[in-house]
Amino acid sequence: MDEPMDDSMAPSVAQGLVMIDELIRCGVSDIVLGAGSRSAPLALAAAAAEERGEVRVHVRVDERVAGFLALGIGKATGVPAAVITTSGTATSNLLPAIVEAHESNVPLLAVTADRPPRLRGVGANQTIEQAGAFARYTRMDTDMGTAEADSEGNRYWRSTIARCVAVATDSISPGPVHVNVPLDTPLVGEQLLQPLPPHLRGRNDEKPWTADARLVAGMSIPLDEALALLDEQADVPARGVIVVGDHDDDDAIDLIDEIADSLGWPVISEPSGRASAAETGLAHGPLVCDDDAFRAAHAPELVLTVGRVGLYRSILQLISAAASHVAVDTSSQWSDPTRSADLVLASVPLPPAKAASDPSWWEAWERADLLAAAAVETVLGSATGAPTGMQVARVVADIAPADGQLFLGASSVVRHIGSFAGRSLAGVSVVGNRGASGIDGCVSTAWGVAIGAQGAGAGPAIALVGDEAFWYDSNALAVPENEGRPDLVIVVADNDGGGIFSSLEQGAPEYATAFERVFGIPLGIGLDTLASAFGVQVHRATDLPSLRETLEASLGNGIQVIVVSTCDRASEARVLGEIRDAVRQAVASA
Ligand SMILES: Cc1ncc(C[n+]2csc(CCOP(=O)(O)OP(=O)(O)O)c2C)c(N)n1
Ligand SMILES: [Mg+2]
Repeated sequence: MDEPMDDSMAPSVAQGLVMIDELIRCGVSDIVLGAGSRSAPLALAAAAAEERGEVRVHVRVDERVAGFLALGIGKATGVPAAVITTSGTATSNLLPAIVEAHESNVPLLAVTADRPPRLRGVGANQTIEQAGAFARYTRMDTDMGTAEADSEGNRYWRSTIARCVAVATDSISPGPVHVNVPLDTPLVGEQLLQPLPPHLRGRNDEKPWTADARLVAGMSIPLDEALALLDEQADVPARGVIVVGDHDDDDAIDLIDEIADSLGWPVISEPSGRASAAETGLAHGPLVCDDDAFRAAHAPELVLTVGRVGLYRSILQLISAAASHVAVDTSSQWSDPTRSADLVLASVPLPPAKAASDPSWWEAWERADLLAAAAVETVLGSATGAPTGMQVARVVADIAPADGQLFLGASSVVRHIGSFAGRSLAGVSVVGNRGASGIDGCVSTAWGVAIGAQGAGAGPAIALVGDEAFWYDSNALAVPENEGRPDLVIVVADNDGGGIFSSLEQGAPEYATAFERVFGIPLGIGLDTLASAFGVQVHRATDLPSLRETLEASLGNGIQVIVVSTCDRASEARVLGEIRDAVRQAVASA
């Protein structure tokens, strides 16, 4: 039998209280609130829980920022942050962060307040089709029923939240979950600020309603046993390469070290693969593989990819050229952009009991990498004038603290770090929005990553982003004055426009007349003024020594922005071209 209605408590009020309580029981430690009225029961209950020290609350008026902030927190902690919005286009602004969470398997709970069903589809104010609006990108999507404040309501709200958190943190395929919550008036009541009445309480001992104890997938097996799944006669070949893309599995890094070391295979890691510091990690893998002749002569017998690969064309060509391909990816949408995987595993394999051996294989890669390093030094060492993005990347990688986080924006910065500075990032937790590679949401995500990681004791964070990525998400700097700030230095490589396009095909002279108009797009935005308007500390660095000095002094001092004036985009593309040519020549002479 249902408990009788508690007449004194409005159903929406009860639902707000219970949903926030259950989120906290399920381990949610951060709630990001947008502003608005329909979400009032959730917002007030969250504020009261914050007051009691049960949860951290972050308030952002721009819901796109709120979504990416929650994404960053989930990325850093593995625990979904709940982002709560009011109805209407407030909800639609969550789409970019939900897409990124979907693509990069980051847990995220989007809780959108809605009008009750009778007010939908009839032109009611601030009412749109919210239910299922993100369905293509969510792991689970539920449009809740209208609240009834009895014990059945309690059971329904709690079990729904418990399931949403379990689905968002699924061991194979974590990701975004959307809960649409119709809330009828009255939307406020004093009970929102008081303890829960008995009939609305959760399980004893602050336990979740339903605990998720499904099997954890992904046991490591030795590589020879993995290959035997394909062909019982298969041997582990001598000439292998390990390519590491974006992933969030810290255990994978040790396992990669172990297998690479035991087999003597080179490791080429994208920055957020965090494996460049392996014993056989290459410092300039993408540049070495840029040489067609080298790639042709060193096509691997087996390539082992880990996570989401695809930052460099040259590496994708290397993967395509391999005789066989084992992909490691815990996600159900495993990454195989070359469509070449023979086998997919959920975990990096252990060293095999037996493997063929050929010391000349590693020697050839090591030699090519050292020659590439010398060529890079020669070209960058003779570059004069304003710093290139490549040099800025090297300074940032050099200073990034080993106990901190380095967030890399999409576009040139992540590639520059990967080609020029990866080896110096041993131990640094490097992250980026590699799921969809958007230049939106970078500052918000970095902020969320800093909050999440520093909440668990990590050191100061740095974000390195391009100028477009910075102004695109400058609203991330609009934060209530009374809210704490993480230690985050945002380094902006300012080349006034989209620098990456200068080194793509459209940068060729034949497209020069339209290039600046549709690709470069210089806007001449005064980034110092823009950032200062939000009240953050801004510095401008015009050379590498001043960047180094300012960055070192800024670390650990809350939010700081350093705008670095880099050389013009065409010059940077020219220097990159010179480096490629120099590496090619050096590697050919090997
Ligand atoms: C949301 C979004 N819009 C457009 C793009 C396409 N895009 C990729 S890089 C880029 C230019 C980025 O410029 P900036 O951040 O200044 O970096 P730079 O290329 O100069 O290093 C654009 C527009 C994208 N990735 N994401
Ligand atoms: Mg730029």
